[in-house]
Amino acid sequence: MHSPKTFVEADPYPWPFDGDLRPDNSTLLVIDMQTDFCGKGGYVDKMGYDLSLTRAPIEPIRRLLSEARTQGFHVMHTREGHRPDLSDLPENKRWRSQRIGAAIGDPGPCGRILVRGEPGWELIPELAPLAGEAVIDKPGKGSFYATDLDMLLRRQGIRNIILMGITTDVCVHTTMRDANDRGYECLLLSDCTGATDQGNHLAALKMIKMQGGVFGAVSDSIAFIKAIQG
Ligand code: C5J
Repeated sequence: MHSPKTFVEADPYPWPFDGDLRPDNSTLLVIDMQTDFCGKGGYVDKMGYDLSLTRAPIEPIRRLLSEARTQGFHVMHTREGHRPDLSDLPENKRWRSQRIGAAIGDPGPCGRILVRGEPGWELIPELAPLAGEAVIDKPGKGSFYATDLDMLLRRQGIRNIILMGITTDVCVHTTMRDANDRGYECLLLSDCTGATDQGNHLAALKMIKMQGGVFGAVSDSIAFIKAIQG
């Protein structure tokens, strides 16, 4: 007997491509919802960007997680950050951050910028992981590079990835592109993501929808919740 198909209303195609959306083969991946990216005194704030843009997804993500957890979906989280001795921080990444006045590794209002264990590096309390949810520590923008994310997904039989978090055009996009190349079926929820520049956010959404869904599809939290509630 075939299990019933479930599709999320999405652009440019109803997602996932084959309607095989189940809690056990799908994970919500919450990317870098850390104080450094959306909190006062963090890395993004120090660079002078508008925090309201990277804080906008907090409430939609919170609502979505609540519903998806009730239904038994996998939930995973990522954090960008570096070892306290900065031995995993490429010289050019450090140099660029110094240039813009928010040097990675230097002390700031939330502790050393983007350093593991510091207050600014922590996930924000509103979106704290629950016991048993995987937290992936990554030194780069993508969530697969130098992490065990791929191994965890494959070991748990996860085929669908629902992406959310910040920032749309950097860590979320890098992760989505890489996941897509690895054969995962990806959906980005537009209201559950945000960028330091609204134009970049919109452009990042548009890029996904080219070529029939070159990296997957785009939807929003309302449509996703509607689909999983049946
Ligand atoms: C950035 C991220 N933008 N989480 N990191 O440096 O998108």
